[in-house]
Amino acid sequence: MSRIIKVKARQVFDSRGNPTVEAEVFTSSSSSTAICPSGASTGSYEAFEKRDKQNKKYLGKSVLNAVNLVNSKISNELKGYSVHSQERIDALMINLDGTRQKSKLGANAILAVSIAVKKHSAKIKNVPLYKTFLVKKNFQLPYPLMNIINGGAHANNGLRIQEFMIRPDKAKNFSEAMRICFIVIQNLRKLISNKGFSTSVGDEGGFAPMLTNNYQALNLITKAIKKSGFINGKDVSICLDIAANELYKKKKYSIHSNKYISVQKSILEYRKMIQKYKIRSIEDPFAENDWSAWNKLMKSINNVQIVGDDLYVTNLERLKKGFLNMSSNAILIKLNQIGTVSETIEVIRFAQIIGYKTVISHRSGDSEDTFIADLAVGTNSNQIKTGSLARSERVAKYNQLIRIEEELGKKARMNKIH
Ligand code: 2PG
Ligand code: MG
Repeated sequence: MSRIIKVKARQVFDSRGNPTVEAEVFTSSSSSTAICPSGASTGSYEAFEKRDKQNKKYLGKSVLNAVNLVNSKISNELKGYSVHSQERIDALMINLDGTRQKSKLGANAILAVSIAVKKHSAKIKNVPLYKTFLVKKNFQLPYPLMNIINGGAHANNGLRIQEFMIRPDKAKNFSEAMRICFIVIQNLRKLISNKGFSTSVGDEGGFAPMLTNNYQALNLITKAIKKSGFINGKDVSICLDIAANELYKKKKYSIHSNKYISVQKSILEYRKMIQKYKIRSIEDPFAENDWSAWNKLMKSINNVQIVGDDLYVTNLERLKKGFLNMSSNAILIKLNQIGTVSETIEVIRFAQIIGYKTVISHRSGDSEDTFIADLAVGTNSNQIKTGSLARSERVAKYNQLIRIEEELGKKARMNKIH
C-alpha cells in the first residue's frame, strides 16, 4: 500500500509566470503532488536551481531537464521504498546527486519530490499534514509576518528595502491576527491612494507604490497602524527584510539611497529606524559573508529580532557558524535553499535547541502549494512570512492556517513572540 511505484514530474508555472517543477509521487492506490518555489534575491550558498539555460524556447528558464531527471533517475531510485521513510528517501536523493549544492539533479527536482513524499505519507496515514512533523501535541500557530509594501528585487519602485512587514503581536489567535492585518492593509491602501500613488501590488502581494525612499514607506505604515486604532510597537510591530546582499558593494551598504555607507554608519541607521518606528524584527541587515557586521549589530541592539536568511540559507553548517559568531537570534527557513524536507527539519530542530526563533518563509516566486503552512504549525515555528493579503499563492497559506486553527479548536494556541 505505501510503496512508491513511480515518481512523475511536469513543468508548471509559478506566481511570476516562470516555469517550475511539480512532482507527483504514486503508490498503488493514489498520488500526491508538490510544487517547488523560486527566489529572486537568492543567497549564493543556496542549493542549486536547475534551469535549461540553453533552451531558447523558454528564454533559458525552463526546467525540462530537472523534470526528466525526476522521471528517470529519481523515479528509478525511489521505486519500492515506503513513502513513510522520508529520511531514507531524502538521503537516497542526496547521494544520487552527490554534490554539495545539489547541482547535478537540481534542488528544484529533489525538493518537489521530497515534499510530495511527505504529503503522500500523511495522506495515506489519513492524518493532517501538520501532525506529521516535530510536534505531536500542543500545536501552536505562527504569527504572520505580513509583507505590506514591496521594494528591492520584488518591485520596480525606488525602495531600497525589499520588504516592509507588519506583525500583529497582541493577537490572541490566528484569525484575530488576520483581522488586524486586514484592517491595517485596508487603511494603508486608502493612504497610498490618497497620496496619488498606485495601489497595485508587487511579487509578494504587498503594495508597490512608486515611493523613492524607505522613510516614506515607514511613515505610511505607521499612519495606517494608527488609523486602524492600534499602537505601533505594541499591538502591531513593523518588521523589515533589508535583503542586504542586494545593497552591498566593497564592504559598504546603500540602505537608503545610491550612497554607500560603512557598517558602522549602517548600524547607526538601523538604530535610528528601530527607535523612531519601533521596528521589532530585521532580516538580512548585512550581506551573507559579512559575519563581523552581523555580530556588531547584535551587540549594539536590544529586544529586536535579527533574522538570518541569505546568511544561513537553511544550512546547518552555516547556522552553527552563525551561532558561534553570535550573528542573529532568529533564522528564516526556506525549503528550497537546502533542498529536502529532512534537512529542513534538522535545521529547525537545531535552531530551536539554540534558542533561535524560527520563521518559515515562502519564496517570491511561489505557487498554490500550501505545504509551508503545515510545516510552521508542525514545528511550532514562531512566525510565518508568506506575503500580503493579495495574490492567491500568498493568501492560500494564510487560509490553510485558518483551517488548521479551526481543526485544532479549543486546543489551538498562538506561539510566543518574545
Ligand atoms: C526573502 C524572500 C522571500 P526571495 O528574501 O526573504 O520573501 O525573497 O524568495 O526573492 O529570496
Ligand atoms: Mg530575505
